[in-house]
Parts: sequence; C-alpha cells; structure tokens
Amino acid sequence: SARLSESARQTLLADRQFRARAGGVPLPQGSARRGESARYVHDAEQHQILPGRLVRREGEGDSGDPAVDEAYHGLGATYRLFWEAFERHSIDDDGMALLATVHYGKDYENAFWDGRQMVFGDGDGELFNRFTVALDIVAHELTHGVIQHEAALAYAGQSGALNESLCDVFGSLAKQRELGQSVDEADWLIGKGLFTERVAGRALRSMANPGSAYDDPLLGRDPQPGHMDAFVVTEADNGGVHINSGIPNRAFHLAAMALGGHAWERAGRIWYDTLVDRRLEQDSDFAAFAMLTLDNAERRYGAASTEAGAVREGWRGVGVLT
Ligand code: ASN
Ligand code: ZN
Repeated sequence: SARLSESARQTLLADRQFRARAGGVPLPQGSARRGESARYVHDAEQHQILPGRLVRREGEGDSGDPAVDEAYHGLGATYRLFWEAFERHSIDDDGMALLATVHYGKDYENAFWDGRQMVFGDGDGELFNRFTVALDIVAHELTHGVIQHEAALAYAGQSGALNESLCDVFGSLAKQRELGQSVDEADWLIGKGLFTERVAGRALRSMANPGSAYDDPLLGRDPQPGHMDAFVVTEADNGGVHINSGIPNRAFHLAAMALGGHAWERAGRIWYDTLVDRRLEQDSDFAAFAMLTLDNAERRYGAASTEAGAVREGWRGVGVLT
C-alpha cells in the first residue's frame, strides 16, 4: 500500500542522512570480553538524527522508558543466542558494540539496520505500535548486521529474500530461546504485537503459514508465498525481498518441525553454519542456499543423518529441491 512504501522511502532517506553526518559524533566502541555484550541504547527524541542521546549503557538498570528497555533486553537476548548457541561474539564476532536508537522520527512505521546500528520507530499508534515490542524484530535488525559481516548476499531478488529470511530465522530463534520454547510451542510469528487492535492481523509475517499473518481492509492481505509455485515476481520491495522470504522461512520451519525439540540446536545450527561458511555469493539463489544447508547438515551430522533428511524435506516441501 502507499502507506508502507512511504515508510520504505523514509528508511532510505534516513540512511542517507546518517551517512551524511557520519564522522561527526564518535560512536562507542565495543570492549566487552567474549561472552559479554556491549549495548548502547540511544533516544532520537522523535528526530531523524542518529545516533541520538545515549540513555542506557551496558550494565545500567531499567530506564523506565519501555522502548529503551525493550531494545536493551532484545539486544541482550540476541547476543546470547549468537554466543551461547553458535559461539559468536556479537555482530562481527569480535565484540562489536550493539548500537540502537529508539523513538526515531515521528510516527515512524519501521525498524532498520543502517549499516552500523539498529533503528526503531514508534509507529503511529493507529496501525503500528512501537517496533521494539517484538523481540524477533529487534533480533531481525541485529541479524542484518551479522549478515553484513558474513555474507555477500545482495539485497534484491532471491538473494535479498534469503537475506530477509535469515533475519526472520534468527529473529524467531532469539525469541524461542528466550522463552525456552520447543518447535511445537513457538508461534513462528514475526512482529507479534506490532499491529494495534484496530488491525485485523496477528503479526507482520508467519514462518509456519506464510500469507496468513494479516488480512486487513487498510493494509491488505499478507502477500507472502510459502511455495515456489506462488513465487512473486515484482519490482516493488527490491524484487519482493520481504515477500518471497516466506519460501525459505517455511523451509526452515518444516526442517525444524521434522527435527523437533529446540529449533536453535540443530536446524538453527545448520542455518548458522551456512551463513558463515563463505560460500554464499552476492547472487546466491534459493536453490544454491538450499544445497549449502544440505551440505552443512551432512558435514556436521552425517550424510545419512536425521538432520540432513529434515533439511532436504524442508526444501522439498517448498518446491526448491526435488
Ligand atoms: N524493517 C525492514 C527490514 O529490516 C526495513 C527495510 O526494509 N530495510 O527488513
Ligand atoms: Zn530485514
């Protein structure tokens, strides 16, 4: 809808403003020991200037501002997912500071990674609540930073949809792990709580049932496909990066469900191995990514393993592998 593309336009604009003033205010550097995060949460006080006023540093107690404290906790949970499940020490695996800004802009209806930090809008309160309400959204944005450091994946077409899907996968895993949920207990929703009660929808996206997250008079219907048969060819959204991500999202969900237990332990480990194994290219497509997940499953667990079987089943289920 016009409303959403306006947000995207603002996102691009903000990115340019940030670059323009980069080099001015020095950003804090990470100095944490391995296993410890270095979080810095800022308040933009409804301006679109980054990073804004520093309001909560690592180790400081609650600020009393829900957006600040949700961002702080979300960054912590995401740091712990990457460290405790995958032995990764922050965005660059070298203790990089986790920089976030909340209250970005007025009624700003998005969250993004700008190449250096995470940024969260407050929403307009009519359709969208503040973007820190969902831990998976905070983790999604942080994962954009990890991908920037690990994989070339261009942000367009199938490679862009893979980029988006990886952010949803690790976003959901951060939430599942924080809540101690098994694959059956998890809701597999991205952005639950983001819509106000005026919107007919549960969340921004559903990994289990792409296309079913919302169906609203103003927002329209969730456009995500969950199978290659329904792949969306479009110029919008960088070639549908937030649309076709439904296909690899569902492949991950199917693989995780086939394995059972905690999704971050085996399915998540295989996806993480693939994210960091250096064979992903700028234009890697779904099929190339699928083959790499299969290869990583076989390397880690064996060619005839349950894990490799589950991964193959996941990609078959969405029509990427035959
Ligand atoms: N929330 C979006 C994302 O992180 C912002 C964007 O379109 N870049 O994917
Ligand atoms: Zn994203």
